[in-house]
Amino acid sequence: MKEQLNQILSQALGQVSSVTSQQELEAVRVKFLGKKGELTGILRGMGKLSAEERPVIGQLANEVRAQIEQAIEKAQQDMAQRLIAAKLEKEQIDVTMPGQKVLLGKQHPLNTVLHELYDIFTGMGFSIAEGPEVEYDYYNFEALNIPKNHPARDTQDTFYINDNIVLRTQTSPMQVRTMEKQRPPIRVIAPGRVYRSDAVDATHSPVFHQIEGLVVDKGITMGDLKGTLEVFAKRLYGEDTGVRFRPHHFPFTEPSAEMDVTCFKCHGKGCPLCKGEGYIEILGCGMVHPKVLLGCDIDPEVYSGFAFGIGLERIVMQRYKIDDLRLFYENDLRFLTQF
Ligand code: 2NM
Repeated sequence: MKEQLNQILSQALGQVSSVTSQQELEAVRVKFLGKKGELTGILRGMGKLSAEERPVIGQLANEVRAQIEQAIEKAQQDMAQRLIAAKLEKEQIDVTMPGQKVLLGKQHPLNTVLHELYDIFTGMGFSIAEGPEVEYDYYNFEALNIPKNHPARDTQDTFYINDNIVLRTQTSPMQVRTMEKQRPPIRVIAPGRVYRSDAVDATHSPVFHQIEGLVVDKGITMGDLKGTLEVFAKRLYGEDTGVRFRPHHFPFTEPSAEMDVTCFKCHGKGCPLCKGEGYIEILGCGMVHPKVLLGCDIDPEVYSGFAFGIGLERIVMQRYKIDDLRLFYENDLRFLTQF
């Protein structure tokens, strides 16, 4: 029995020393010390021993058990130590390395100026109305006094989805939707993307941005139009900015005009930037045509209104001296990081 115990001990120590995982170690523990383990088997057989042998073997068995337990305990600790060491080695970081640079985006110049326009117009009591870019022919043309056969409806100029649906060519359809839903007084701007079937070059794009404004109330006159737009021009370009209005034609306004501002460079004297004019065109405007009001169930005998349309790209190009509008849409960081 002594020999058996010594054999168990040397076997157990040998196997403990060669395990490579916690699971293997546990299997060894069960094999030798478990309820059905080899050492337990020996202890069970002790009943058959003589009274002299029993304490000797019992003591030896306890020593063997203690040694095996110790060996297992130590193997466990070594293994944990090795795991931590390996983890530390793998996760080593050099705290003296420079940090990773966080690339911050910048606001697109179109957005910067758009938000300036929002501030100016909301400051004058306008609210902002956004609406669909895919629009009914009715709202884009018919309701704006642009009848069938009008050149603006040519497929050369307009993207048609089908006979009744187009990509909006201006944001005025949103003004019409506002007039249908809301009773005067109305003070609203309609910003957003618009679409024209144009070939791309330095000053044309099939997609660009407009901000249109609309005021409808009792007693609105051309004086309100001129005053409002002059204040707008001074807020945008500086208090020393002058404006002039030239007669023009739009189907949805009567009378209609274009507004020029004094040249930002020569302040009205005439220079290469304004081509000797002293003025630069910035928007179209006019008194809302009675037919447009009527179509929205607003009585033109009681109410009148003015409207205007600003092309965002052109204003931003003038502001930052950008000579090619394609730069706005190419997402070239060399361009975008300049603002
Ligand atoms: C412009 C120029 C002049 C305009 C007209 C309307 C509406 F819906 F009231 F008839 N909205 N926008 C308008 C007037 C737009 O853009 C150059």
